[in-house]
Amino acid sequence: MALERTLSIIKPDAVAKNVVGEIYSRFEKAGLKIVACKMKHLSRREAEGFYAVHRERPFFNALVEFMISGPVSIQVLEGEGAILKNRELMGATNPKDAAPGTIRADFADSIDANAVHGSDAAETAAQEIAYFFASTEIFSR
Ligand code: RTP
Ligand code: MG
Repeated sequence: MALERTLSIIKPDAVAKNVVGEIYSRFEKAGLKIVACKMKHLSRREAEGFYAVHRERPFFNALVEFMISGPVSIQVLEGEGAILKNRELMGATNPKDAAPGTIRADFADSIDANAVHGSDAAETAAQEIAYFFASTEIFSR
């Protein structure tokens, strides 16, 4: 498996629940390194730009409103197969469908307030990392 980087966001619901450290711990225990991190309260423009791929979807406005409802924790995770590994740790988009022990099963309340974001492919990971981090803000070891 290749060494990869992926973008992770701990969404406003999980930040408000005070489980940022718990979620970081799950990444680390799975062998993913946090090589960049920042907290941010996204502007509407930033959230709309980040989720631009979903612009025509019926849930777009609700998604943007939710993502700007409070601060988020944004991080770059690095490790072998990091993109898929993070998606496995997150669980299904709808927490009702998420496997037991996944982040969404344990911390998400609904398909809207679903605790975390993770890049879904190598190309989107590269785009999403560049959207939030300069290369000088990423500390690969
Ligand atoms: P994310 O991008 O946040 O990691 O989530 P994902 O890949 O599992 O899901 P995606 O299809 O990319 O959708 C992005 C976010 O939009 C919300 N959503 N709502 N009401 C709905 O049918 C619906 N579908 C998606 C979710 O909050 C999802 O995380
Ligand atoms: Mg997605």
